[in-house]
Amino acid sequence: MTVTAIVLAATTTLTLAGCKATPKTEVARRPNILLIVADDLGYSDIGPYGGEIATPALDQLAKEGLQLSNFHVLPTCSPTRSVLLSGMDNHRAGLGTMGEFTTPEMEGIPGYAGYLNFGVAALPEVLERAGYHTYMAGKWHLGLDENTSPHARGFEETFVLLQGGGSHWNDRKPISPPETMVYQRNGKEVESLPDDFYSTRYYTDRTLEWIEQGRADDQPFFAYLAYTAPHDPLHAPKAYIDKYEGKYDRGWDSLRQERLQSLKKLGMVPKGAVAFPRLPTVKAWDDMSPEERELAARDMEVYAAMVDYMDEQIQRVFDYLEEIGEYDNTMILFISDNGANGSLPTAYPGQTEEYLGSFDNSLDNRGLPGSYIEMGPGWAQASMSPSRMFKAYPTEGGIRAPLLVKVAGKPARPGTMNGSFVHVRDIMPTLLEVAGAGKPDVIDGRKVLPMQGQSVLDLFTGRSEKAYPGADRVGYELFSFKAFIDGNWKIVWMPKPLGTGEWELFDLSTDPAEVRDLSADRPDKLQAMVALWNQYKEDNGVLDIVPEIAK
Ligand SMILES: [Ca+2]
Repeated sequence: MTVTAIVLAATTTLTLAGCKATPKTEVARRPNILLIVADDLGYSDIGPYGGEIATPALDQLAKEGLQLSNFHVLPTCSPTRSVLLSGMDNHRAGLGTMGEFTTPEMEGIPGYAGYLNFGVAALPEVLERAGYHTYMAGKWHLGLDENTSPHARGFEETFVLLQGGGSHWNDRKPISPPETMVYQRNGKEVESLPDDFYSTRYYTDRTLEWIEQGRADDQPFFAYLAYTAPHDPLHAPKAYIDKYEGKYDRGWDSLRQERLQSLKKLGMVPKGAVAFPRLPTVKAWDDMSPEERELAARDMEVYAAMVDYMDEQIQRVFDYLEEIGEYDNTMILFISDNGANGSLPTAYPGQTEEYLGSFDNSLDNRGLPGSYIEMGPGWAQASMSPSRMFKAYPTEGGIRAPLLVKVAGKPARPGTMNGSFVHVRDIMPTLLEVAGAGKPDVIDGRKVLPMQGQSVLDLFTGRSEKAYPGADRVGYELFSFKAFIDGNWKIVWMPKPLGTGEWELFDLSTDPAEVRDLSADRPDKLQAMVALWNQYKEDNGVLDIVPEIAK
C-alpha cells in the first residue's frame, strides 16, 4: 500500500475539518469520482450478478468494492438520470414524465418541464463550485437546448448526445423519424462525427483526454461516463459479435432459468423464488422456426457484444487511472439506469414502418451499420429474471439495477455483497459527502429545493451494514403506472392487461417476481401502503395524467 493510499484510507473516516490538522498537502486532496452509467443494462447481465457475458473489469470492481443486490432506479432513462443528478424525486426534478411524452396539461409545471429544471441543484453544479473538475461524456437526455445542456448545468467539459438514443455509429440515424441525434461539445452542436465513431469508445476517449488535461492542477475530478450501451438499436464491432456466436442458441426460456439459478447461487434472490412467467407476447423458444431462432439468437449475441465491449473500455479507464497513480484515490460507481429494454422500436413516438423497413436487418448485417435491432421482450425477461416485466414498468423488472461501488482508499470489507435497499436518489448526497460539499439552498442566486435523498456513504465504506432509516421507503409514478416500496412490502398499480387495474400487494422478501398478489389477504397492509403512496403523490406534485402509451 502506498503512503497516499494509507493516508487516504484514513481520511475517509474524517471530516474535512479533521483533514486540516494533517501536514501533507496530498492528504487534503479529496478523492476523484468516476460515475459510470450503462443504458438499459439488465440486472443479471454482468459477471458479479451471475451473467455469462465476459465483464472482467466489473468483476474486479466487485471484488475490490461493494456490490448491492437491492439497488433501485426508475423505470426509464431520463427520469432516473434526473434523480441521479439531483437527489430529488423525478416529479420535483422536471422529469415527472419523459420529455418525449409531455402533454399540454403539463405546460408550465416545473416538475414536468421535460428537462432537469432549475429548482434543483445539479450534482455537477455543486461539485464544480466545490473545486472539482467536472467531465461528462455520453447521454444527457435532460434538456435539448444550450441553457439546459450539461455544460450549462455545471459540467466543464462535455461531449454528449442530447437525446435518449439512436445509432452507435457515425450515421446519426435516430430511434424514430421525428427524433434527431444532436451531439454537443460544451453546449455547441457538433457538426460531424469521425468516420470510425463508435459511441462507447468515443466517450471513453474523451473522458481519458479530459482527465489527462486536468492533471495540470491539483483539483480532483468528477467524471460522469454515461455510456449509451446497450440501448437499442443494438450495435457492436463485428469481432465482438463473432465472439458470442452460438452462445445463445439455447434460447430465452433456458437463459431466464439459468440466470435465476445463478442469482440463487449468489444468494441474491431467495431460494424459493420462481421466475415471472414468459409473457403472452413472447413465443416459446421451442415453438419458433429455425430461422426465427437464428435471428433472435443473433440479437442477443450483439447485445452481449455491446456489454463486453463496454467492459473493455471501462478497463481502459481503470488502467489509465492506475498508470497515473489515481486509481486508489478514485471513488468508482457503476450502475444501470433502468431494467433491460423489452419494448419494440414500434413503441417510440412517431415511429413508422417505412423507417424501420429502411434498415438492413439480414442475419449477417445485424448489429452492424445500417441495421436496427433490439433485444425484445424474450431476452429482456431473461436479462431481468426472475423479475416481472422490464424497462418502462415500476415492477421490479423495470427498476432493479446493478450497483458496484469502490470508495477511494481501501474499503473496510472488499468484495462484500449487501442486500440493503438503496435508491438512486441517495447517490448525489453520498457523492457530496465524499467531496466535502454541503447541500446548497441557493445556487447562482437560484433557490433550490432541499434534497430528498440522503448519504449512504457509511454503507459504501463498510462502516455500516445498512442504509439510513427510511432509505427503503420510496414512491413511484411514471406514465400513470404507480408503485410504493416500504421495506419488503410493495404495491403496484398498472392498468389491465399489464396489471389488474387495482392496487396489488407483494412481499418482495419471498416473492421478488411479484407473482403472488396479497391484496385480498392483507387489506390492512394494502390500505396502509396506498396511504403512503397518496402522501408521496401530494409531497411531490404527481399529476393524474394518463398518456396515450399507457391507454
Ligand atoms: Ca435507459
